[in-house]
Amino acid sequence: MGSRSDWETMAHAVQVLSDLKIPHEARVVSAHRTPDLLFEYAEQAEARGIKVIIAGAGGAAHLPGMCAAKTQLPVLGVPVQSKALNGLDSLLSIVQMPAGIPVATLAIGKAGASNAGLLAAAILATTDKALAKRLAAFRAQQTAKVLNDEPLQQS
Ligand code: RP5
Repeated sequence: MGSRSDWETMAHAVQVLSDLKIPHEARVVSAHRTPDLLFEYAEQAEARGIKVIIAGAGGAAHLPGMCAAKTQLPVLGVPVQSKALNGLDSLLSIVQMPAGIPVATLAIGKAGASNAGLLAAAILATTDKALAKRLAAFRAQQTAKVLNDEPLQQS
C-alpha cells in the first residue's frame, strides 16, 4: 500500500488472505515518496516467489500502475477512499490504464480490498487444488449465511 494511512482499508485484503491460509506480506511502498523502493520491490517480486500483487493507494494513485509497469505478475489495484474526493480520484487513477500494462481494478474502499484478496485467491486457486477447496468452502458458507438468515419482516 502507498501509505500507513491505507492500512485500515487494506487490512480487509489481508484478513481474507489470512482466512484462506494464503502466505502473504503487507508492506508500505509509496510511488511518490519511495519511488526507488517501488521499482526494487516490483522488479524483485517474481524472483522472491510472489505470485500476485495487491496494490492499494489513494488520491493520485500511481502505485498499482507503476508496479504493473515493473513486473509481469498480476497486479490488483484497490482505490482507497480519499478524503477530498471520496476515492473517485483513486479509482480513476488506477482504472484508466493505457493499453499495454493492465491493472485489475477493484471497487473503492473496504469492499475492493476484500475482493482483491478473493481475486488473488481465485488466481492462485487455478494451480492450487487445496486452496480451490478452501475458496469454494468460503463461498458456500457465505451463501448459506444469506439463505439461513431470519426474514427481516413477516406478517
Ligand atoms: C497515497 O496518498 C496513499 O496511498 C494514501 O492513500 C494517500 C495519502 O497518504 P498519507 O498522506 O495519508 O500518507 O500515496
